[in-house]
Amino acid sequence: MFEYNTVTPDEAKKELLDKYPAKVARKRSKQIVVNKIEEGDSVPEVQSNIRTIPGIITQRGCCYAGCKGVVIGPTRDILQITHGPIGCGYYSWLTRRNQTKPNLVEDNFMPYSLSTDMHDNEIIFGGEKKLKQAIEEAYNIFKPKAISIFSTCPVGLIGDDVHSVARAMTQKLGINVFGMSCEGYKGVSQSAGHHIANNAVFKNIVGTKAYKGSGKYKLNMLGEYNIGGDSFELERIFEACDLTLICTFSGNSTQVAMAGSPAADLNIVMCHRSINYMADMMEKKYGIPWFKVNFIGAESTAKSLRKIASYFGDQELIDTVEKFIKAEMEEVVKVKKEIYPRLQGKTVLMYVGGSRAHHYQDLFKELGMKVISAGYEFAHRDDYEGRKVLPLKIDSDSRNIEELEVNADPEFYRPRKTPEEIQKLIEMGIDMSEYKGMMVDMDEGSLVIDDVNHHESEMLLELYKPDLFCAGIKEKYVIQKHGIPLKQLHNYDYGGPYAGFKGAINFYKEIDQLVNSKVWGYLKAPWQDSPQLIANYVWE
Ligand code: CFM
Repeated sequence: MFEYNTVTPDEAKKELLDKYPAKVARKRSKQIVVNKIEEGDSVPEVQSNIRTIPGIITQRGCCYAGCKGVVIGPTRDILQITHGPIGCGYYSWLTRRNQTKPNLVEDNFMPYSLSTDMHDNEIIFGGEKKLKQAIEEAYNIFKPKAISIFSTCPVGLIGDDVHSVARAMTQKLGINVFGMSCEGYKGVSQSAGHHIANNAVFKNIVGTKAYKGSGKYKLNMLGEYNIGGDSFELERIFEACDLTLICTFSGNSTQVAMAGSPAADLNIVMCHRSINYMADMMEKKYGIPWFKVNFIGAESTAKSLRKIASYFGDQELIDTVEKFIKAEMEEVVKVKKEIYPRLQGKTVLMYVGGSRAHHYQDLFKELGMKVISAGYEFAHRDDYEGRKVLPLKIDSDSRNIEELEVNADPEFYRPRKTPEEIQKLIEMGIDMSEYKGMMVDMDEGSLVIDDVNHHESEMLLELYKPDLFCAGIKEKYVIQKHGIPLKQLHNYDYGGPYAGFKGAINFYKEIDQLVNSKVWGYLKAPWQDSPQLIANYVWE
């Protein structure tokens, strides 16, 4: 078919839609958009956060996954109980590579998977009794300070009230027990689960204990989950820069740290999609300003550190940060110089959850690689087009998710900066409470695809013949059978960290090995040897 450069983005879009029935094509055509940047950074609308058309093989996950696995999962001292059939608990057991490093006296429940193991009996007669028993049993064994309960699909269908069970058990055990109605079917993807988890953590944990530490420049990092050790690298950087990280939501985190997080004077946001609710709510209730950062890519890390230093505004901090960046960049530049010529001009397609498809573009730019097309699985319009499109219309799905009403706390609200100071920061180019989205950072004519599916992924290979495809395990082997390397950007193919300076170096080296390996040229798919596959049924 087409070679890259001979296919225009409009032709590519047409090819992608070609095989669909008219109604499906109409729907998908609003989610496949040719990027165009106009005045005031305005970009075309990308229809997103809508239901996947039944029958299409999507790469999305469920609401339970977003709530349990993504946002609360990485917090090691909350005992997490899945209320549901055993499969949900089992398949969410240590499958996301969120690492943690407890000290000797802290609780760490992350190696465990606890489930109420619902059977027919509970589905028919109700599961609340079994849930109570499970909480009590778990409490007697582990003596945790907090227990969270996650609802799976059947819980909502039969109407178990996990919240009243949680209240009763809080009273009985004298610890913090809270439940979440994060049934898998709620919302259209895991994104709904992020919102539910944000609400639960905000209501039940944040601000429940005073912060006991000290530090001149105190901040929280929101939306960083320590996949492959990313948070460890960032913790190293903050420490070297004299920045006090009170809490990360929620990589390498504890509920104790979350409780004390209102003591921070700044919230920095990595993954906007999964945690923007928390940033907004903490700003309203406690007066903590937030801005977006990106620690993926050495240049982006330096830029984000400079942003933090200018926010606090102390010359001493600014100098420390500059000195640190200079020292770290030496090795970065050395490695990049060697690798750059081998990767320059290579092409990438990238489809990841709700923020990495944006963040990793910076790393590829540093290597001189070109992102032809990118998209998210479950992001909303603001992640594509920027927060200027907010507020979005409430639809039949977002209506299912509670929107907390948050006001300034009469006791603990404390503005960190005056409106004039905030204005000054904005004039300096620090975009306070803002995210400009992925599309302004992409080339015009690149193809932005929401909720890409299996059929389209394979079509894209034929159309663009990219040097690298970035996605996850669901795509990996299908793509590699075409002789094109796939880098997993969810779990990092068991590698990492890729954040910060050391992470960038790791990434440069791994991408070099992957893209320039000769092995891909030797691969032959079965259909290349014999274009017509012949099979028999076993009874024949
Ligand atoms: Fe945020 Fe994430 Fe992502 Fe996400 Fe995820 Fe993930 Fe992801 Mo997989 S919180 S949106 S729900 S950055 S698990 S660490 S890699 S899809 S792009």
